Amino acid sequence: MEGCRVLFVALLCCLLAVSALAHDKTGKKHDNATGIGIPSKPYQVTYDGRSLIVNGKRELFFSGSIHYPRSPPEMWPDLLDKAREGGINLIQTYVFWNIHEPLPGQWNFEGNYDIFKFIRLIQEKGMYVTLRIGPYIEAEWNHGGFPYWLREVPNITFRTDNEPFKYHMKKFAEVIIDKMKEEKLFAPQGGPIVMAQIENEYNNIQLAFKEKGPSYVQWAGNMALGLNAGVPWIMCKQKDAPGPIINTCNGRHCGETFTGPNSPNKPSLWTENWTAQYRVFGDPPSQRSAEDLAFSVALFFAKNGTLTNYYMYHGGTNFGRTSSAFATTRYYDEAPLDEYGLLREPKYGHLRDLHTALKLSKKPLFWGEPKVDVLGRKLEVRYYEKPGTDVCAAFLINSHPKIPATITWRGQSYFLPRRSISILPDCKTVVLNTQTINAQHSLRNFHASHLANNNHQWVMTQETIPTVRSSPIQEKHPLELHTLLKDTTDYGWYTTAIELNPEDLPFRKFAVPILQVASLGHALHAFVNGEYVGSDHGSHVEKSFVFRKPIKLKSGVNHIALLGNLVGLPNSGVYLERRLAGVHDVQIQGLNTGTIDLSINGWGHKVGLDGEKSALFTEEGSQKAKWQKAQPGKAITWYKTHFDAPEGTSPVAVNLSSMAKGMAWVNGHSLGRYWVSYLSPLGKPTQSEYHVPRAFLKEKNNLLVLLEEEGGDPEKIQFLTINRDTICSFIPDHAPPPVSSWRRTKEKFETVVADLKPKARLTCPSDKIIAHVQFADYGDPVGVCGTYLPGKCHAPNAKKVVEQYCLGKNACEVPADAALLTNEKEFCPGVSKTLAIQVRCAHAKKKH
Ligand SMILES: *[C@@H]1O[C@H](CO)[C@@H](O)[C@H](O)[C@H]1NC(C)=O
Ligand SMILES: *[C@@H]1O[C@H](CO)[C@@H](O)[C@H](O)[C@H]1NC(C)=O
Ligand SMILES: *[C@@H]1O[C@H](CO)[C@@H](O)[C@H](O)[C@H]1NC(C)=O
Ligand SMILES: *[C@@H]1O[C@H](CO)[C@@H](O)[C@H](O)[C@H]1NC(C)=O
Ligand SMILES: CC(=O)N[C@H]1CO[C@H](CO)[C@@H](O)[C@@H]1O
Repeated sequence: MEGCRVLFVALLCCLLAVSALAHDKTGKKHDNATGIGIPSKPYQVTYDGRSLIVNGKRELFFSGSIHYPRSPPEMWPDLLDKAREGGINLIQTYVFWNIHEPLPGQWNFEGNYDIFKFIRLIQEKGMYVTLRIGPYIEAEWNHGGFPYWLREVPNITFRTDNEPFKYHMKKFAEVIIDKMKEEKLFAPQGGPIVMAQIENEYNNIQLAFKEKGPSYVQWAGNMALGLNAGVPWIMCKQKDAPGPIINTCNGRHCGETFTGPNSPNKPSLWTENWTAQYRVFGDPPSQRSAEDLAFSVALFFAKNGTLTNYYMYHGGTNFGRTSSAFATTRYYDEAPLDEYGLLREPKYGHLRDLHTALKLSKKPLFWGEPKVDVLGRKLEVRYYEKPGTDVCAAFLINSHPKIPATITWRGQSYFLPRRSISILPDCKTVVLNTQTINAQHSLRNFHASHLANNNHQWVMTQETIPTVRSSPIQEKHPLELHTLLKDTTDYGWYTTAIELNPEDLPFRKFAVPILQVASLGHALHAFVNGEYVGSDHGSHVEKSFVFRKPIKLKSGVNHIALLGNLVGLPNSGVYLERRLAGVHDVQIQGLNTGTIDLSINGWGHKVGLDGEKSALFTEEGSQKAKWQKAQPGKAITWYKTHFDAPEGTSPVAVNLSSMAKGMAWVNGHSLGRYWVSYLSPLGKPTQSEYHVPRAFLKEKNNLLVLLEEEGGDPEKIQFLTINRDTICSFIPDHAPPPVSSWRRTKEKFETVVADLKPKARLTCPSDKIIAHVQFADYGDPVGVCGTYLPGKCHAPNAKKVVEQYCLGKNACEVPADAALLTNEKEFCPGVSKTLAIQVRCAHAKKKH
């Protein structure tokens, strides 16, 4: 019977598919009501002025950026499952040249650098891929993705019509495209890659190269097309993208600002829609609300858009030394999946609902003609209608930032909150309003782990401060730091010595000599006669700085040692290959003989730290050092301890609030750079907790090693487990019912539930149940998840009702219905009401 019906529906949809496009006849993976699924046989990807056409069918794309090196492979399946369940059908990733080819011709595709495994997994999960090969990728990634050695290629100028650069760019592009073909990962080979990108936001720097800019763009476009990948190529932020290459929009508000593709035959695609703002050390928290994102995306689709990409959908972690200049170790934690891969609600759920609403509108979007009715200032309806049919979808748009409106369109009246868009897949029924969140909210909780914080035995070993004689590289003046370190380490010593006579030293009791060091960046730690004097640093904006500190000098030979420190090579702007860093001018002021200029005093240089060379961060390497009981407040010191894995399975972080600046490793895996002494304007560290992926841990006796540069207290370090078990719902009575209340079959748009009431819906993680209702009220409660308070109008029964509906269940639905939630006939007349709920999820207690 069931088979019969399926056949019948399939026949019917063939009959209905009267558009010029061929119907998909191939088998599909994950082809179900979510509309997600990719052909399992070779297929073609083309496009026209309306959309991409995949295997003969138009498709709406909800794309998410996830970068394979920013999470361990063990996390990939869960991240991709969550993305798919969030309505994502396309994953966008860069190709990170500098991790794949660290030295010319030496390729690495292992572990979390295994891009092929990542792409195959995306295919298994039923999603497509956009491959952004750059090779310039920016991405807050070390050197914008360029390997260090590229900088030393003679006569090279990056990203312009320069022969050495073009030679290496082409070679890299060929290797990547060839390997992708060998692995059969492009659409015409039955793989998931449907688009590829060359260059990246080149319009930002093009003018600097005058006539060589446009000629480079032409060359890059032709070179890419010549690689015969068999899928469309894109160039983002590239108004003059040549030939068939699609120019796409990057930014926060492409719905408002994008002036469209440069040819009527190219579709409107949005390749980077920032879900927040990446952060650098010294930044305060940044947020982008789910409402603002949803508004921009809805507007983009209302104006012919057919693809949006969330940058990032999951940011992850900049392990090791992979982040660029000053970028934090945690990357886009504000994305729909947070750094730990947990659902950041309501952003995740609201966007999932938006994708569902847009998919319900897919048929009119592709069949209808776009039309606009302007209803007033900042009020308009954009709709797609097929004349003579009831195929019609509308976007009711109120772009006023502050004032809500009630509009009448086609005889019906609609309330539109401020700056919002309502989506009507049948031009009658509101299934979603971008400002009205139906999805649940969540709070992130950190818990100190019992097991992992038990009985730490901290020990330390200190770096030897070198002298000029023990520094292998000698020069008259201090050397440029990038060239000195060649991206093999963040640390380089500058050493010099100066002989003073007693009469050089200040006679007056309170006069002290000053050490002044001008540096082009990024940070510096100073030592005089082996004693730590102090540290200073530049910023993301202004990398250079001048260090000044009073110092103690003696008569005889004085040793000065400066530890130059990089926090990631630059990743943006023009002439990346010409950036400079490190110490240049050094003086001692306030001596009796006046100021001594040490700039050409003769300098020793030493690349890297001894502890790095002996790999103190590994079990084996740490045997090579002598360790003693740890003391706090020591500069350039290695600390270590052992710990057991935290209980449970939730994600793990280490709280480094008590430390200052340095690097951390667990079992030899780098957790990245930490920098808690760099405070934001709010007086708080930009990042205190550092992700320790479960994949790095064994059950017992894990090794934690820190290199602390300035001085901290390791005894106060704590391991944390992380959950989002506090979940909330906040449903105003003007909210539409959940978007899942509707479906579109080939014939019609229809409801699938009996009652179309607004509802609170709460869902715990799959292994947990609602253990406690912490707050529930109906009326005019105020606050946000975690801090709800009853207002003036308050329903005392609400909590009991919510408990009946929800306690002990993994998920529940509570109608925002006065009759259910209050006893009163006339409950707070004239007040617009909201149902607010906060619950706590927990593992079910085992029954005895
Ligand atoms: C669609 O398929 C995916 C992958 O198998 C699954 O997770 C999802 O629940 C399915 N959705 C529906 C509506 O059947
Ligand atoms: C670099 O450029 C200079 C000046 O144009 C030229 O003389 C030299 O041969 C070039 N070097 C290489 C290795 O191409
Ligand atoms: C959408 O596409 C149609 C048909 O090409 C065009 O007339 C209209 O101007 C486009 N709308 C916008 C906002 O670009
Ligand atoms: C991290 O530790 C500091 C003290 O060192 C403490 O004040 C802070 O609350 C801790 N953070 C978390 C998330 O536990
Ligand atoms: C990452 C980034 O460059 N974000 C930019 C996004 O757009 C807004 C406004 O258009 C800028 O202020 C951000 O800097």
